Amino acid sequence: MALRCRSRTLPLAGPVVMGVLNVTPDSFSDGGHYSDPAIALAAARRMVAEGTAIIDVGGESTRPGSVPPTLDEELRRVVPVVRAIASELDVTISVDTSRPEVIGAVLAAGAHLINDVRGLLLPGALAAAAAGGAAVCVMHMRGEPATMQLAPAYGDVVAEVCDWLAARVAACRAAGIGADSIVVDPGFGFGKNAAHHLALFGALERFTTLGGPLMVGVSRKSMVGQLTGRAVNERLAGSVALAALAAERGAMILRAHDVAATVDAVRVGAALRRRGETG
Ligand code: 9MG
Repeated sequence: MALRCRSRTLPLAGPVVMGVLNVTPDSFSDGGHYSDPAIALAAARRMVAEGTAIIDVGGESTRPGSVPPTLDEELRRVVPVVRAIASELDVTISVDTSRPEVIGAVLAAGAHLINDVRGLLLPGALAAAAAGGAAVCVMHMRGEPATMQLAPAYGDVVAEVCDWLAARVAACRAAGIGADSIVVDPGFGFGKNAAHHLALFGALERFTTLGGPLMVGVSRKSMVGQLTGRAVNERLAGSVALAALAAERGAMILRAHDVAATVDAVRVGAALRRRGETG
């Protein structure tokens, strides 16, 4: 399996890590110290040396309770960082954004993949990604970051998330995005409670049948806190344990803050999956 990302082909013979590079002043767990492009580039170099296959640059904090930056602010945060990484590093560049204007600008600056927590639902987002030939990750979110964790409710969370992702894959295909350029993600932490997280994690194999590689992002998230009782800065062990399990259950892209540890965890999960497949 491979993911076609504009000029690049990302081999997915086994699962890979997507390193998180938040360039926000209030980011979820890294304090936003990557808002200077030179510092962000140094962090990107480190992640590549540690084995990341993708770097995910994000200019909008999507942690629970957050509100989006202005368009100008988001552009100011992400475009120089994407340009700097593209000019120096041989790595697939993803940008975590929902806005069509940002999609166009980061593709012009050298990004390859658009990772949208809103599933490319903003008017013009799908068309902008398709026009630029980008690979896309469509992630499921119920609600908006400002309010999504207040009282998330589902009848059957697995079926609802699965059906929603299948519909978004169909919309991507109808917009002209190739089947080999679409990634799906059930969106851990985005409008889900502890029971929803467990149900989705238990059903990861179902999400591998939607036609695109499965991405999972649990690094440092509330799910790890719910399972371990740990504060956000104490969630490394829980995060890598879940990454290994997700890889063993068929996830092909693991989004993570701690690249080196997650690369090892994913190798463990992938080896166990291969062993299970061959008996
Ligand atoms: C931007 N972002 C934060 N968490 C994420 C997750 O779990 N998946 C994806 N695709 N993006 C995420």
